[in-house]
Amino acid sequence: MPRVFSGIQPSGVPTLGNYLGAIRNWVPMQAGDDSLFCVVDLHAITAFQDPAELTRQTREMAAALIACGIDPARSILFCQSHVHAHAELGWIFNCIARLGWLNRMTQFKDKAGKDREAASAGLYVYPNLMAADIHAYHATLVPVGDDQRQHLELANDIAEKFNHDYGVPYFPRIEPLIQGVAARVMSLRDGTKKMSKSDPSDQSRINLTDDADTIALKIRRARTDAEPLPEQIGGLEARPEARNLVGILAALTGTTPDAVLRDHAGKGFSELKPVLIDAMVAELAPIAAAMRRLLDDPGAIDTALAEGARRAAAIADPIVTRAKAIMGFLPAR
Ligand code: AQP
Repeated sequence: MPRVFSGIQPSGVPTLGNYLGAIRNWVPMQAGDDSLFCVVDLHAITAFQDPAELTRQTREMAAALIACGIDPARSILFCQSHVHAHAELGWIFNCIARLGWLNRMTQFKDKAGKDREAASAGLYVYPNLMAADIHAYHATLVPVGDDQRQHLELANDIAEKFNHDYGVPYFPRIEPLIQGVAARVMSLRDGTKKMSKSDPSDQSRINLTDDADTIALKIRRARTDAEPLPEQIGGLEARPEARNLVGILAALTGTTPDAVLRDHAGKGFSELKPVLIDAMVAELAPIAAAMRRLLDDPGAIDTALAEGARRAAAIADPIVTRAKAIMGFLPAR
Protein backbone atom coordinates (compact mmCIF):
# COMPACT_ATOMS: atom_id res chain seq x y z
CA MET A 1 0.00 0.00 0.00
CA PRO A 2 1.58 3.35 -0.99
CA ARG A 3 1.76 5.93 1.78
CA VAL A 4 -0.72 8.80 1.27
CA PHE A 5 -0.07 12.42 2.26
CA SER A 6 -2.21 15.49 1.70
CA GLY A 7 -2.61 18.87 3.35
CA ILE A 8 -4.90 21.85 3.60
CA GLN A 9 -4.15 25.39 4.71
CA PRO A 10 -6.04 26.87 7.67
CA SER A 11 -6.34 30.13 5.74
CA GLY A 12 -10.11 30.35 6.13
CA VAL A 13 -13.16 28.12 6.30
CA PRO A 14 -12.81 25.14 3.92
CA THR A 15 -14.85 25.55 0.76
CA LEU A 16 -16.90 23.27 -1.43
CA GLY A 17 -13.85 23.31 -3.76
CA ASN A 18 -11.55 21.99 -1.02
CA TYR A 19 -14.19 19.39 -0.16
CA LEU A 20 -14.96 18.07 -3.65
CA GLY A 21 -11.43 18.48 -5.01
CA ALA A 22 -9.57 17.06 -2.05
CA ILE A 23 -11.04 16.23 1.39
CA ARG A 24 -13.85 13.97 0.17
CA ASN A 25 -11.34 11.88 -1.75
CA TRP A 26 -9.16 11.43 1.34
CA VAL A 27 -11.84 9.62 3.33
CA PRO A 28 -11.62 6.21 1.60
CA MET A 29 -7.81 6.37 1.63
CA GLN A 30 -7.45 6.02 5.40
CA ALA A 31 -4.97 3.27 6.23
CA GLY A 32 -3.51 3.89 9.69
CA ASP A 33 0.12 5.07 9.67
CA ASP A 34 0.11 4.98 5.85
CA SER A 35 -2.33 7.89 5.53
CA LEU A 36 -1.33 11.34 6.73
CA PHE A 37 -3.63 14.37 6.57
CA CYS A 38 -2.12 17.65 7.65
CA VAL A 39 -3.38 21.11 8.54
CA VAL A 40 -0.57 23.03 6.86
CA ASP A 41 -0.35 26.11 9.06
CA LEU A 42 3.22 26.96 7.93
CA HIS A 43 1.84 27.36 4.41
CA ALA A 44 -0.97 29.58 5.66
CA ILE A 45 1.47 32.22 6.95
CA THR A 46 2.84 32.83 3.43
CA ALA A 47 0.09 35.48 3.58
CA PHE A 48 -0.36 37.41 6.86
CA GLN A 49 -2.68 35.67 9.32
CA ASP A 50 -4.06 37.40 12.37
CA PRO A 51 -2.65 35.34 15.30
CA ALA A 52 -5.99 34.76 17.06
CA GLU A 53 -7.64 33.90 13.73
CA LEU A 54 -4.86 31.45 12.85
CA THR A 55 -5.42 29.57 16.11
CA ARG A 56 -9.18 29.53 15.56
CA GLN A 57 -8.96 28.54 11.90
CA THR A 58 -6.48 25.73 12.63
CA ARG A 59 -8.87 24.10 15.11
CA GLU A 60 -11.77 24.75 12.78
CA MET A 61 -9.94 23.07 9.90
CA ALA A 62 -9.16 20.02 12.03
CA ALA A 63 -12.84 19.88 13.04
CA ALA A 64 -13.86 20.17 9.38
CA LEU A 65 -11.64 17.27 8.38
CA ILE A 66 -13.00 15.08 11.17
CA ALA A 67 -16.56 16.13 10.30
CA CYS A 68 -15.94 15.14 6.67
CA GLY A 69 -14.91 11.65 7.75
CA ILE A 70 -11.18 11.78 8.52
CA ASP A 71 -10.92 9.62 11.60
CA PRO A 72 -7.84 10.35 13.78
CA ALA A 73 -7.89 6.69 14.82
CA ARG A 74 -7.79 5.39 11.21
CA SER A 75 -5.24 7.89 9.85
CA ILE A 76 -2.72 10.42 11.13
CA LEU A 77 -4.32 13.85 11.45
CA PHE A 78 -1.95 16.58 12.59
CA CYS A 79 -0.75 20.13 12.38
CA GLN A 80 2.31 20.88 10.20
CA SER A 81 4.05 23.24 12.66
CA HIS A 82 3.93 20.54 15.36
CA VAL A 83 6.37 18.33 13.40
CA HIS A 84 9.72 20.08 12.99
CA ALA A 85 10.86 17.78 10.17
CA HIS A 86 8.71 19.75 7.68
CA ALA A 87 10.54 23.06 8.20
CA GLU A 88 13.95 21.36 8.32
CA LEU A 89 13.50 19.40 5.10
CA GLY A 90 11.84 22.47 3.56
CA TRP A 91 15.07 24.42 4.08
CA ILE A 92 17.12 21.60 2.58
CA PHE A 93 14.83 21.62 -0.46
CA ASN A 94 15.22 25.42 -0.75
CA CYS A 95 18.84 24.59 -1.45
CA ILE A 96 18.02 21.84 -3.96
CA ALA A 97 15.28 23.55 -6.03
CA ARG A 98 16.44 25.96 -8.75
CA LEU A 99 15.14 29.51 -9.09
CA GLY A 100 14.22 28.75 -12.72
CA TRP A 101 11.87 26.00 -11.55
CA LEU A 102 10.13 28.27 -9.03
CA ASN A 103 9.83 31.04 -11.59
CA ARG A 104 7.56 28.79 -13.64
CA MET A 105 5.01 28.23 -10.85
CA THR A 106 1.70 29.70 -12.00
CA GLN A 107 0.13 29.68 -8.51
CA PHE A 108 2.81 32.10 -7.27
CA LYS A 109 1.99 34.44 -10.15
CA ASP A 110 -1.75 34.20 -9.36
CA LYS A 111 -1.38 34.64 -5.61
CA ALA A 112 1.31 37.34 -5.69
CA GLY A 113 -0.80 39.40 -8.08
CA LYS A 114 0.54 42.50 -9.74
CA ASP A 115 2.82 43.67 -6.92
CA ARG A 116 5.21 40.69 -6.92
CA GLU A 117 7.94 42.62 -5.10
CA ALA A 118 5.65 42.82 -2.07
CA ALA A 119 4.92 39.06 -1.91
CA SER A 120 6.57 37.15 0.93
CA ALA A 121 9.64 35.05 0.18
CA GLY A 122 7.68 32.21 1.81
CA LEU A 123 5.01 32.40 -0.89
CA TYR A 124 7.75 32.01 -3.49
CA VAL A 125 9.35 28.93 -1.90
CA TYR A 126 6.03 27.43 -0.80
CA PRO A 127 6.32 24.54 -3.33
CA ASN A 128 9.63 23.49 -1.72
CA LEU A 129 7.93 23.19 1.67
CA MET A 130 5.10 21.28 0.04
CA ALA A 131 7.67 18.87 -1.44
CA ALA A 132 9.14 18.47 2.06
CA ASP A 133 5.68 17.75 3.53
CA ILE A 134 5.40 14.75 1.25
CA HIS A 135 8.99 13.51 1.08
CA ALA A 136 9.44 13.68 4.87
CA TYR A 137 7.22 10.59 4.98
CA HIS A 138 8.40 8.90 1.77
CA ALA A 139 4.76 9.26 0.77
CA THR A 140 4.08 8.33 -2.86
CA LEU A 141 0.38 9.05 -3.35
CA VAL A 142 -0.90 12.61 -3.05
CA PRO A 143 -4.62 13.26 -3.55
CA VAL A 144 -5.05 16.94 -4.49
CA GLY A 145 -7.13 19.27 -6.62
CA ASP A 146 -5.99 20.08 -10.14
CA ASP A 147 -4.41 23.41 -9.02
CA GLN A 148 -1.61 21.48 -7.27
CA ARG A 149 -0.48 19.45 -10.31
CA GLN A 150 2.46 21.76 -11.11
CA HIS A 151 3.68 21.75 -7.49
CA LEU A 152 3.76 17.95 -7.46
CA GLU A 153 5.83 17.90 -10.65
CA LEU A 154 8.27 20.22 -8.87
CA ALA A 155 8.33 17.88 -5.84
CA ASN A 156 9.43 15.09 -8.19
CA ASP A 157 12.09 17.32 -9.78
CA ILE A 158 13.47 18.11 -6.30
CA ALA A 159 13.57 14.43 -5.33
CA GLU A 160 15.30 13.53 -8.60
CA LYS A 161 17.93 16.23 -8.16
CA PHE A 162 18.60 15.22 -4.55
CA ASN A 163 18.97 11.56 -5.58
CA HIS A 164 21.18 12.51 -8.53
CA ASP A 165 23.40 14.98 -6.63
CA TYR A 166 24.03 12.59 -3.73
CA GLY A 167 24.04 9.42 -5.83
CA VAL A 168 21.44 7.63 -3.70
CA PRO A 169 17.88 6.70 -4.76
CA TYR A 170 16.55 8.09 -1.48
CA PHE A 171 13.33 10.00 -2.20
CA PRO A 172 10.73 8.02 -4.19
CA ARG A 173 8.65 9.39 -7.08
CA ILE A 174 5.24 10.61 -6.07
CA GLU A 175 2.01 10.19 -8.00
CA PRO A 176 -0.58 12.94 -7.94
CA LEU A 177 -4.11 11.62 -7.58
CA ILE A 178 -6.40 14.19 -9.19
CA GLN A 179 -9.87 12.77 -9.06
CA GLY A 180 -13.27 13.29 -10.48
CA VAL A 181 -15.37 15.88 -12.21
CA ALA A 182 -14.79 18.45 -9.46
CA ALA A 183 -10.98 18.49 -9.45
CA ARG A 184 -11.30 22.23 -10.10
CA VAL A 185 -14.38 23.96 -8.68
CA MET A 186 -14.66 27.52 -9.91
CA SER A 187 -15.79 30.75 -8.24
CA LEU A 188 -19.55 31.37 -8.20
CA ARG A 189 -18.89 34.93 -9.41
CA ASP A 190 -16.35 34.21 -12.15
CA GLY A 191 -16.18 30.84 -13.85
CA THR A 192 -12.58 31.40 -14.96
CA LYS A 193 -11.25 31.75 -11.39
CA LYS A 194 -10.98 28.86 -8.95
CA MET A 195 -13.12 28.86 -5.81
CA SER A 196 -10.82 29.86 -2.91
CA LYS A 197 -11.30 30.15 0.82
CA SER A 198 -9.30 33.39 0.86
CA ASP A 199 -11.22 35.09 -1.97
CA PRO A 200 -12.29 38.50 -0.61
CA SER A 201 -15.87 37.86 -1.80
CA ASP A 202 -17.83 35.45 0.40
CA GLN A 203 -20.38 35.23 -2.44
CA SER A 204 -17.73 33.57 -4.64
CA ARG A 205 -17.70 30.37 -2.60
CA ILE A 206 -19.69 27.91 -0.53
CA ASN A 207 -18.15 27.45 2.92
CA LEU A 208 -18.57 24.11 4.68
CA THR A 209 -20.10 26.08 7.57
CA ASP A 210 -22.77 27.82 5.45
CA ASP A 211 -26.33 27.05 6.54
CA ALA A 212 -29.11 26.04 4.13
CA ASP A 213 -30.39 29.61 3.65
CA THR A 214 -26.92 30.96 2.90
CA ILE A 215 -26.25 28.15 0.41
CA ALA A 216 -29.59 28.80 -1.32
CA LEU A 217 -28.91 32.54 -1.53
CA LYS A 218 -25.38 32.11 -2.89
CA ILE A 219 -26.50 29.61 -5.55
CA ARG A 220 -29.47 31.76 -6.57
CA ARG A 221 -27.07 34.70 -6.96
CA ALA A 222 -24.36 32.62 -8.69
CA ARG A 223 -23.49 34.06 -12.05
CA THR A 224 -25.04 32.18 -14.99
CA ASP A 225 -26.47 33.05 -18.39
CA ALA A 226 -29.89 33.01 -19.98
CA GLU A 227 -29.21 30.22 -22.53
CA PRO A 228 -30.92 26.83 -22.15
CA LEU A 229 -28.69 23.91 -21.22
CA PRO A 230 -27.27 21.79 -24.07
CA GLU A 231 -27.34 17.99 -24.26
CA GLN A 232 -23.62 17.51 -23.78
CA ILE A 233 -20.84 19.15 -21.77
CA GLY A 234 -19.01 20.13 -24.98
CA GLY A 235 -21.84 22.63 -25.57
CA LEU A 236 -20.73 24.54 -22.46
CA GLU A 237 -17.21 25.24 -23.74
CA ALA A 238 -17.71 29.01 -23.85
CA ARG A 239 -19.95 29.15 -20.74
CA PRO A 240 -17.58 28.61 -17.76
CA GLU A 241 -20.11 29.53 -15.05
CA ALA A 242 -22.71 27.13 -16.46
CA ARG A 243 -20.11 24.38 -16.83
CA ASN A 244 -19.05 24.90 -13.22
CA LEU A 245 -22.56 24.52 -11.78
CA VAL A 246 -23.24 21.43 -13.89
CA GLY A 247 -19.91 19.94 -12.74
CA ILE A 248 -20.70 20.65 -9.08
CA LEU A 249 -24.13 19.00 -9.38
CA ALA A 250 -22.54 15.97 -11.06
CA ALA A 251 -19.95 15.69 -8.26
CA LEU A 252 -22.56 16.04 -5.52
CA THR A 253 -24.88 13.43 -7.04
CA GLY A 254 -22.12 10.98 -7.98
CA THR A 255 -22.77 11.21 -11.70
CA THR A 256 -21.21 12.80 -14.79
CA PRO A 257 -21.83 16.25 -16.29
CA ASP A 258 -23.28 14.57 -19.39
CA ALA A 259 -25.75 12.63 -17.22
CA VAL A 260 -26.80 15.90 -15.51
CA LEU A 261 -27.31 17.48 -18.91
CA ARG A 262 -29.38 14.54 -20.15
CA ASP A 263 -31.83 15.32 -17.32
CA HIS A 264 -31.78 19.09 -17.82
CA ALA A 265 -31.21 19.66 -21.56
CA GLY A 266 -33.33 22.50 -22.91
CA LYS A 267 -34.03 23.85 -19.41
CA GLY A 268 -32.60 27.00 -17.86
CA PHE A 269 -30.90 27.72 -14.55
CA SER A 270 -34.19 28.61 -12.87
CA GLU A 271 -34.83 24.85 -12.98
CA LEU A 272 -31.31 23.56 -12.36
CA LYS A 273 -30.45 25.82 -9.42
CA PRO A 274 -33.12 24.47 -7.00
CA VAL A 275 -31.92 20.91 -7.73
CA LEU A 276 -28.36 22.02 -7.07
CA ILE A 277 -29.34 23.74 -3.81
CA ASP A 278 -31.09 20.59 -2.54
CA ALA A 279 -28.11 18.37 -3.39
CA MET A 280 -25.69 20.77 -1.75
CA VAL A 281 -27.68 21.19 1.45
CA ALA A 282 -28.16 17.42 1.72
CA GLU A 283 -24.39 16.89 1.50
CA LEU A 284 -23.14 19.83 3.56
CA ALA A 285 -25.69 20.25 6.39
CA PRO A 286 -24.54 17.10 8.28
CA ILE A 287 -20.91 18.25 7.95
CA ALA A 288 -21.68 21.71 9.37
CA ALA A 289 -23.63 20.14 12.25
CA ALA A 290 -20.75 17.75 13.05
CA MET A 291 -18.27 20.64 12.95
CA ARG A 292 -20.35 22.60 15.46
CA ARG A 293 -20.45 19.62 17.83
CA LEU A 294 -16.69 19.07 17.56
CA LEU A 295 -15.89 22.74 18.15
CA ASP A 296 -17.84 22.64 21.42
CA ASP A 297 -14.86 20.69 22.81
CA PRO A 298 -11.67 22.35 21.50
CA GLY A 299 -9.57 20.42 24.04
CA ALA A 300 -10.51 17.14 22.35
CA ILE A 301 -9.41 18.52 18.97
CA ASP A 302 -6.07 19.65 20.42
CA THR A 303 -5.54 16.22 21.99
CA ALA A 304 -6.25 14.45 18.70
CA LEU A 305 -3.80 16.77 16.89
CA ALA A 306 -1.10 16.22 19.53
CA GLU A 307 -1.39 12.45 19.18
CA GLY A 308 -1.31 12.81 15.37
CA ALA A 309 1.86 14.93 15.58
CA ARG A 310 3.56 12.36 17.81
CA ARG A 311 2.81 9.59 15.29
CA ALA A 312 3.82 11.76 12.32
CA ALA A 313 7.13 12.76 13.92
CA ALA A 314 7.92 9.10 14.63
CA ILE A 315 7.86 8.53 10.84
CA ALA A 316 9.38 11.80 9.60
CA ASP A 317 12.25 12.31 12.04
CA PRO A 318 14.28 9.23 11.01
CA ILE A 319 13.67 9.95 7.30
CA VAL A 320 14.97 13.52 7.59
CA THR A 321 17.85 12.45 9.85
CA ARG A 322 18.91 9.93 7.18
CA ALA A 323 18.67 12.62 4.44
CA LYS A 324 20.99 14.83 6.52
CA ALA A 325 23.45 11.95 6.98
CA ILE A 326 23.45 11.37 3.19
CA MET A 327 24.31 15.07 2.75
CA GLY A 328 27.18 14.85 5.21
CA PHE A 329 25.81 16.83 8.14
CA LEU A 330 27.77 15.99 11.29
CA PRO A 331 25.39 13.84 13.34
CA ALA A 332 24.06 15.54 16.48
CA ARG A 333 24.91 13.64 19.64
N1 AQP B 1 -11.49 25.29 -6.23
C1 AQP B 1 -10.97 24.10 -5.98
N2 AQP B 1 -11.40 23.01 -6.64
C2 AQP B 1 -10.87 21.79 -6.39
N3 AQP B 1 -9.91 21.57 -5.45
C3 AQP B 1 -9.45 22.63 -4.78
N4 AQP B 1 -8.52 22.78 -3.81
C4 AQP B 1 -8.44 24.07 -3.44
N5 AQP B 1 -9.31 24.81 -4.15
C5 AQP B 1 -9.95 23.95 -5.00
C6 AQP B 1 -7.76 21.67 -3.24
O1 AQP B 1 -7.92 21.71 -1.83
C7 AQP B 1 -6.74 21.21 -1.20
C8 AQP B 1 -6.31 22.14 -0.10
O2 AQP B 1 -5.93 23.38 -0.67
P1 AQP B 1 -5.06 24.39 0.18
O3 AQP B 1 -5.83 24.89 1.31
O4 AQP B 1 -3.79 23.73 0.58
O5 AQP B 1 -4.63 25.53 -0.81
P2 AQP B 1 -5.28 26.14 -2.07
O6 AQP B 1 -5.23 25.16 -3.20
O7 AQP B 1 -4.60 27.45 -2.30
O8 AQP B 1 -6.81 26.32 -1.64
P3 AQP B 1 -7.63 27.64 -1.51
O9 AQP B 1 -8.98 27.26 -1.03
O10 AQP B 1 -7.54 28.41 -2.79
O11 AQP B 1 -6.89 28.37 -0.34
P4 AQP B 1 -6.32 29.85 -0.28
O12 AQP B 1 -7.46 30.73 -0.65
O13 AQP B 1 -5.86 30.03 1.11
O14 AQP B 1 -5.20 29.91 -1.27
C9 AQP B 1 -5.69 21.06 -2.31
O15 AQP B 1 -5.59 19.67 -2.66
C10 AQP B 1 -6.26 21.84 -3.45
O16 AQP B 1 -5.86 21.30 -4.70
